[in-house]
Amino acid sequence: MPEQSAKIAVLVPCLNEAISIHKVVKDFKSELPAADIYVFDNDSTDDTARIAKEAGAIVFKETRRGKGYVIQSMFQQVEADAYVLVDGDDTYPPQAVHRLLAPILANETDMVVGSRLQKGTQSQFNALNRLGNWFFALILNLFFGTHLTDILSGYRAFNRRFVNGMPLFSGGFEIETELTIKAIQRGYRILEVPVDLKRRSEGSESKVQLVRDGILILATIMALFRDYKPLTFFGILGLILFCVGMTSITIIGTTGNLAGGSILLLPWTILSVVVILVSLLAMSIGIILHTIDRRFQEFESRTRSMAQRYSDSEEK
Ligand SMILES: Nc1nc2c(ncn2[C@@H]2O[C@H](COP(=O)(O)OP(=O)(O)OP(=O)(O)O)[C@@H](O)[C@H]2O)c(=O)[nH]1
Ligand SMILES: [Mg+2]
Repeated sequence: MPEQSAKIAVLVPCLNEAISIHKVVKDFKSELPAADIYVFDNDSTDDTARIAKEAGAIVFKETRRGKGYVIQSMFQQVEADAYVLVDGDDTYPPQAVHRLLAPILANETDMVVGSRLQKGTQSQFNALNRLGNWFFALILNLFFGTHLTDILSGYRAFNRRFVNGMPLFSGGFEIETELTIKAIQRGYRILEVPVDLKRRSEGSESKVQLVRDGILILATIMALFRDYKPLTFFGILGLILFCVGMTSITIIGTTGNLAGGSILLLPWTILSVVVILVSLLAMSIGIILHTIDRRFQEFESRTRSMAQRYSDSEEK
């Protein structure tokens, strides 16, 4: 589908971005004159909503604070052929939007991520942000067997199928992690294209709280790993506990006699046996959840193909 004839929606989540929102709306209007620019304002206490409207954006209000809630609302309320998601802080390059949209419009992929960390990019990260991004990508790649370079980017493009089929629950900055993992798990095609991140302009404030949001992102990765890869999650947990229990029993076996009937010997033995039993329980839980998960995947895949067939017949 050519860019000119597609219905494109640019989605901008905003909390107190009065300094930059005018430029962001104007820049995207000039890159994509036919697109609709939607600014979702989260009860900003500054003039973000008014400035966005004056710049030509369609402004929605979201009363639940948090970028995650805003993206959930965007996905539910905006209808388009292709979507661009971008922050309102003027840190992502608007000129790169064509690179993000082209593979979506050519139906080569379902989600394009503007990667700020791919080789050759010159993103202006501070050291802590760079380290956090690298660390989260590393563990996500390890758990899910992917090779992504940026899982937290706020600059993305999606097709309609992706937006309509994505159940999201995150309220805050863990939303990008959820989007990425659920896309991998549902078999959507993901493509990364390099983008250079700029610094926020003077006076504009970051909404990220490094420790709180870092913990939330890590907890999201772990929770989705447990839910989507239960056999690996509980299998590894069980194996670790099994090794601990067996090592403990072996130590008792070899040194217990030497201890000459120490009063600690009985509780230590009981504890070791309990650890081994819990390890077997963890592995069994893993197998059961894995089987249930498989059946759900089959169910979801059938529902999705039925929905697709229904919407194809509606179009005809
Ligand atoms: N609607 C809405 N938008 C939010 C909220 N928190 C942040 N945002 C927007 O989400 C985008 C990303 O937030 P940022 O603070 O830039 O977070 P970041 O890009 O990860 O980090 P920095 O750019 O380093 O500050 C910005 O456009 C914010 O205005 C929120 O609670 N509601
Ligand atoms: Mg930002």
